[in-house]
Amino acid sequence: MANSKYEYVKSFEVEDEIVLPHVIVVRLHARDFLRFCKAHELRRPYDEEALDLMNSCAEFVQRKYPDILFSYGFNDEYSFVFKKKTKFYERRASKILSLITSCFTSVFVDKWKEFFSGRELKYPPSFSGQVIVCATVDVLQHYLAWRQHECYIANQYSACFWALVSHGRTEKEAEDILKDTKKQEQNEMLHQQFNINYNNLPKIFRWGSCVLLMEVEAIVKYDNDGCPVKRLKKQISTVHSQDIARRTFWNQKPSLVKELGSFVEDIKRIDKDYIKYFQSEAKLMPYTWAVIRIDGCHFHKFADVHKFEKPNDEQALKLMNECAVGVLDEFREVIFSYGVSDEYSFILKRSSHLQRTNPSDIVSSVVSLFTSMYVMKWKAFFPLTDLVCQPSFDGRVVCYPSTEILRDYLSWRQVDCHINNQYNTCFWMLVKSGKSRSDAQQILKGTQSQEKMELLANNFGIDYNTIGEMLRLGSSAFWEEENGCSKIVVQHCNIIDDGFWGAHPCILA
Ligand code: DGT
Ligand code: MG
Ligand code: MG
Repeated sequence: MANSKYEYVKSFEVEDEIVLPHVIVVRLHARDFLRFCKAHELRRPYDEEALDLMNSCAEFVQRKYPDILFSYGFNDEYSFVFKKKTKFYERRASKILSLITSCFTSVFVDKWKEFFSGRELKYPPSFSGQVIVCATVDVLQHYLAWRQHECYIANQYSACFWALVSHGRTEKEAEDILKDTKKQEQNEMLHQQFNINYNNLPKIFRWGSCVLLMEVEAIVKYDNDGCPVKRLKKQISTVHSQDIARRTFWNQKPSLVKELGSFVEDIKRIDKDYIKYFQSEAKLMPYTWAVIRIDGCHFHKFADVHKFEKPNDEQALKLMNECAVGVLDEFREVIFSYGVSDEYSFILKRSSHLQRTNPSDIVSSVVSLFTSMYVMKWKAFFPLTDLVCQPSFDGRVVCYPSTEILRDYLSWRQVDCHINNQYNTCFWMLVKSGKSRSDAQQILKGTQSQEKMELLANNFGIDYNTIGEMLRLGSSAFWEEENGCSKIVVQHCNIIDDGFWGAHPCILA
């Protein structure tokens, strides 16, 4: 399809390929899990259903993306370890991060009712994440040791904290009592004051969970006497081990050793520099316009499976708009957003404090919240269609140095909307009139905008300019003052010309 004069804005997209021989790990965790636990009355210090749901989501993600060899999770977090030579999404960090976070969120919302029947989700849960790049298997080993150590520390603390609270202390008092206490003291407190032996609490809570491909005995058939015939089968399973970063665990898993290497020796102490490295993150360029663009993953298939109308399904577009409104409502520093087809761009205020947090956090949080809302709101827009597969989105963040270039970015997206919509309208009119898809393609090859307008008018009596604005112009969601109060509006307007920006001088102020 034709290129527009705005395409140059693509050159601001930074290359974020993680080169070999680095191992890619994606870690995600729930955003504001405390609020989520309270709103959904999850049991403390641990809720087995919630942990099972997390494990079930991790198994799903791992089954869907076989390049993930191993995952480890506890509480509200999960880490996914890719095989060393993965080509997944051309090893592009933000794509991998956003897609895994989105997929996990989608499954979490979709499976919620399986684990919590009768308990509605009160609001869309979301996750944020980061990519950890491990240069050697030793770094990976340290990472896993660190996360499992955190699991132990966090959960022992949590066991004490909730024991104190359930015995009448306020949360603040419990916090003060536990301040600066050591592992041993916490153990004694549990034992002596509350008669709890920490070591008897469930392994899923104390050690966390690993998901990996295991050889398990499975019944393949029954013989003539009705006895089960068992064979070893490879299957993605969840296990609980105390020693995920030790040789005794790791080196006995052939698939891990083959793809990632073996552990040479056990870690005696987790190196502080490694932890600092795992926690380090880049920042966005200050005083630039940061745009987070998300895009549906394989939406041509998703649209087919869910029988979206061609070329445009109004309900699908309205669902996208509704999710964008939710993003604006939650992230108040998003000042404008523009969506078309399966994509949405969110613009952050230039001096936003979100810009000072890390880019991974912003991209993964926005993608996750958007996905979560898409799944939760699906039935409101498609009451007669079940979700047969979970939608996911990928995302990236790009910084544009001037308002002029930002406007060119938005123009690029709106021109794209126009070009695609005009083409698709012609294409599907031709197909609906009996032409084969390849004939329709042939007819449209090399045609200019004017010729397409004429084709529609002469062959089908359609004046392109009367087609719905949402389809021709895409959707803009932004905050607007109305009678003294601010509210989020969705409009379908020309954002290329100066008119819109002149009428809304505050947006890009
Ligand atoms: P990707 O983004 O590389 O994972 O692949 P896709 O398949 O998501 O491709 P993309 O994002 O370039 O194009 C969006 C696809 O989504 C396009 O093939 C048509 C489909 N789609 C989006 N909105 C609608 C709609 O309203 N109706 C129908 N029938 N299809 C739609
Ligand atoms: Mg797409
Ligand atoms: Mg797209």
